[in-house]
Amino acid sequence: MNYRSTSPAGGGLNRTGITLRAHFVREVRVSELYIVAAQPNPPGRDSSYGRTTNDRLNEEWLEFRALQDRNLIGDVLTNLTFNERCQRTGVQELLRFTDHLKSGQHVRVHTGRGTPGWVGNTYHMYLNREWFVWNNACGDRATLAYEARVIDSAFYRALVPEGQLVRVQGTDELVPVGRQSLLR
Ligand SMILES: [Ca+2]
Repeated sequence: MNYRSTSPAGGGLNRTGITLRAHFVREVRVSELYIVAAQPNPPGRDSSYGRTTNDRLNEEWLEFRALQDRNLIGDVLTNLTFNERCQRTGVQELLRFTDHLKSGQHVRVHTGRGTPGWVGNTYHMYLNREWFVWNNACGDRATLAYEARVIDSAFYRALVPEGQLVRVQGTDELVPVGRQSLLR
């Protein structure tokens, strides 16, 4: 259960007025950045007696791809926050980027601590969190935005199964691997 997100004081993009519904599939137009995959619920037990490990936290991640060259300075990654009844309580800023991507390169954002760096075509980044951020019980929505403009946004449904999710083409939904072709 990952609903205990560690929100920093303030809570990110609330003030900008961005509002995003969590659970309605939408048609999307492809923009400069595209969320391709996520693993909000790593395989296996996430925690034991309220403790987890940094390796475990880093098995939780979200990945996006640059569809054209893009300076990411000023771009932010956000997700949603919920209370224990899965009512939305806000939007939290997870990461503010400072890098530049070339078309076709990927960024994988891990939840735990680590040293940023390239592995092949993917730049690995770290939120340096002490707890999971992507919600298992309620579902969640990842948004990449620049100031008030949404660059891309993708959600997954409540009670997300373990393992990797991939984007359903033409929509804003992330679904378990192997199911994306059944939904279109
Ligand atoms: Ca798990």
